[in-house]
Amino acid sequence: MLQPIDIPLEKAIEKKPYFKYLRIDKMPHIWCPGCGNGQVLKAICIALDKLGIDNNNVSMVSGIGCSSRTPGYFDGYTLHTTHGRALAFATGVKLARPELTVIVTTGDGDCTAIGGNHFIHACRRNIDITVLLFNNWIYGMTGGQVSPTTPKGSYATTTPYGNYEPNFSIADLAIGAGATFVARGTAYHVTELVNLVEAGIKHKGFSLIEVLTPCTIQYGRKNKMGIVDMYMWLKENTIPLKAWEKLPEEKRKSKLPRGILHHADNREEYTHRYYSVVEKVMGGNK
Ligand SMILES: Cc1ncc(C[n+]2csc(CCOP(=O)(O)OP(=O)(O)O)c2C)c(N)n1
Ligand code: SF4
Repeated sequence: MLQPIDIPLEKAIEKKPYFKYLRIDKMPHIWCPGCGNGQVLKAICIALDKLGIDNNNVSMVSGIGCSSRTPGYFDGYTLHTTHGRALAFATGVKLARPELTVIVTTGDGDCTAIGGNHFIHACRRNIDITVLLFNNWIYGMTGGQVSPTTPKGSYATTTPYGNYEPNFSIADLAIGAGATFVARGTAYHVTELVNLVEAGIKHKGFSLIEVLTPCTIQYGRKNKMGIVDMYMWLKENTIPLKAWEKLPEEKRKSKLPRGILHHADNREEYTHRYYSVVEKVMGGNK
């Protein structure tokens, strides 16, 4: 049977410093073989280590879903909340403790279906939270139902004849709703993802990082894609933004750009604005 870890934690951290952000005693994790979720967690931990942010200064918040299990493995202040409500809880955490780095880990169903309303308003407010939105195109945890990002024509348990609804672009939705940092990465391009997480955390406003990550079991099985097929899809169908911009219009449609898609520094952050109002109203006494 797999053991959580068979070398002392200090030794493991010496070899891989990002291990200090992991609850090693909770390993092995529950994710299926080939699932991209672990890669995303790893990218978050490496980015925090590169930024030199201490565990005690991070709060990771999630809703419900396979991707929302991520805080269970993260050694910081963590909240595993109700389905679709991660951003509402995270907003409360950030307002109460603005000095914390608040990270939300959420799924496409959690964030853009049941949690869609919270999502657009968090974008609109420009609150300083970094969202890692694990987009695996399906509801993984509950058996593979269709989600708002399931590609048209793909199979899910609730679309046995192929999805006949158009899916939307999370990045476009976030930009339209007012997010000031919007990026896209994948669980295949982990080094790039680390850079995106770093940039998202550094940005003082609402940061949305959409991460395309394979659900090898629910999506893969229903769409006859094996683990390797799913990672190869990410490799071949996503390209760096600069290369994507050079493509002729008709070719752009079949590829997705990776990188920082939108970055605006011209809007005040929400907690800053909130505390300015409190100070004004209270005459300087919080
Ligand atoms: C109010 C409520 N409705 C429905 C559920 C059941 N439920 C739990 S997770 C989930 C979908 C998760 O999908 P997604 O957010 O895409 O995450 P994934 O598992 O794919 O990472 C649903 C419908 C619930 N827990 N609570
Ligand atoms: S069901 Fe899908 S998303 Fe959930 S752990 Fe398995 S592969 Fe990952």
